[in-house]
Amino acid sequence: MFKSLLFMALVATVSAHGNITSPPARLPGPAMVEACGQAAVDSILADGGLPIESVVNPLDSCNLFFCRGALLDDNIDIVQEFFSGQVVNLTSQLPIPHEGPANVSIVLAATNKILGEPLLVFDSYADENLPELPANNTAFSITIPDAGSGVEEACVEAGDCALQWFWFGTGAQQTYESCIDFVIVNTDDTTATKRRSTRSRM
Ligand SMILES: *[C@@H]1O[C@H](CO)[C@@H](O)[C@H](O)[C@H]1NC(C)=O
Ligand SMILES: *[C@@H]1O[C@H](CO)[C@@H](O)[C@H](O)[C@H]1NC(C)=O
Ligand SMILES: *[C@@H]1O[C@H](CO)[C@@H](O)[C@H](O)[C@H]1NC(C)=O
Ligand SMILES: *[C@@H]1O[C@H](CO)[C@@H](O)[C@H](O)[C@H]1NC(C)=O
Ligand SMILES: [Cu+2]
Repeated sequence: MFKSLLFMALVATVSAHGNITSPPARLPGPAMVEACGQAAVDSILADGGLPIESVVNPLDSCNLFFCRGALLDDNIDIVQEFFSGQVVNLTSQLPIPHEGPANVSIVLAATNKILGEPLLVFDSYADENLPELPANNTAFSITIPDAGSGVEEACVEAGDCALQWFWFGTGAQQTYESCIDFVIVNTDDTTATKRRSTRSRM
């Protein structure tokens, strides 16, 4: 009994590999249960850093290679507002590093294609052979592309685009994804909103 509890605790610890901790990233919910199945969602709830390859029995309607199957409908209240040129700080946790490439990109949901170029690229990320992971593996930033990039036209409504962190552990052959939902707001609108709310407070 004790032995099996200990074993389960070890398995649970050992299986958490990594994900984005800030800004808030997409989590599973009822919409994902419908698309991916309860078993798939349960496996992710049991291990928030589960690699795509280890998700249990995903249904055919589950798109694991975009946001690990997580859906906007379950995350409407954490959609972020960014503006062109904004520097966005991100943090991740990497309880079990596996060396490999990683990137952060704006992905167009309709096509699962990257808008322009990745915003940040690590040729070598989460290298478990280093005495310590570089600080930039768990705290990094990206800059939302400027107006000419098309981001303002492409990422208008929640769900159009996701800021996706993508990491592939080469040796382990494991893929990790976390997605931040966002819309692009015009800085003029932001200023106007601020002005309005300031005025209404007075
Ligand atoms: C990240 O993983 C932790 C557990 O390891 C989990 O509590 C958290 O919900 C996960 N977050 C995301 C965005 O997947
Ligand atoms: C982002 O991180 C940088 C470097 O750590 C810091 O100087 C800056 O204040 C952070 N920005 C925000 C909005 O937290
Ligand atoms: C982002 O990283 C993943 C994992 O290495 C890779 O499959 C994908 O091609 C990369 N995307 C770009 C545009 O480099
Ligand atoms: C992360 O930090 C390491 C060590 O300081 C550096 O060699 C590497 O270029 C940095 N990578 C990125 C993508 O900033
Ligand atoms: Cu692993």
